[in-house]
Amino acid sequence: MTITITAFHRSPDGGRGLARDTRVRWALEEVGQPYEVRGVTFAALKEPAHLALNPFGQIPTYEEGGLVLFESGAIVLHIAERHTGLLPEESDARARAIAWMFAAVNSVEPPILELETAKFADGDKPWGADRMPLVRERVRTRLKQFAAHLGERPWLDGDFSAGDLMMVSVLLRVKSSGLLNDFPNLTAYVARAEARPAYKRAYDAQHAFNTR
Ligand code: GTB
Repeated sequence: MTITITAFHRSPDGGRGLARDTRVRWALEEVGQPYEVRGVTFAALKEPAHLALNPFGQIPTYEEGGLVLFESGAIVLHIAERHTGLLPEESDARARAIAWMFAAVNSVEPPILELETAKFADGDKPWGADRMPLVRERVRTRLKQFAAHLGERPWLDGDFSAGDLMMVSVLLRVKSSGLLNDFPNLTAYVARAEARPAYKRAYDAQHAFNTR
């Protein structure tokens, strides 16, 4: 069955891979599933046809036969559950990998999103400059906690899993802020993931799509 995902018709990041379709492309590449991409303009995101796929009018969405999904974490989990390669077979290890996926989107991504909002949406407000150090500190706290846990292991829990895929996808959003530089093990973790052939294929595909 054909898999179709949605992505920005043209991402504001110009193809740097920061929009959330990249993590879905990456998961599909890891498990070797071909997919098609439908670009959606910002205006079309809020029109009925797209709202029928995602009530919040956002990308990415995922269509496969009659199945429609939104939320990048749920989409990656679905891909990981349907195909081998992204979740361990053993049930406890599988549960831990899924817990890391939730940790990525629920515990690490929120302060990173707050930093992006502080920078891009609120940066010109009178209180924008005062707020920035506080928000950066919140991100740093999470990174410090995560770095302490990861230590020198290559991946979170044995082999590379959907937990790593989601965590690295989130950490990539903070790379340009310089905050990762204080944590050499996190920098190495992200670089290890970026070196995966599946990540490279996903990155290249979204880059080509956004610079076509
Ligand atoms: N929780 C949802 C998920 O995980 O799927 C969040 C989805 C989401 O935020 N989608 C964004 C979107 O559709 C794109 S990824 N925004 C349009 C809208 O809300 O109207 C966020 C994003 C956008 C742009 C960049 N960038 O250019 O650097 C990076 C990340």
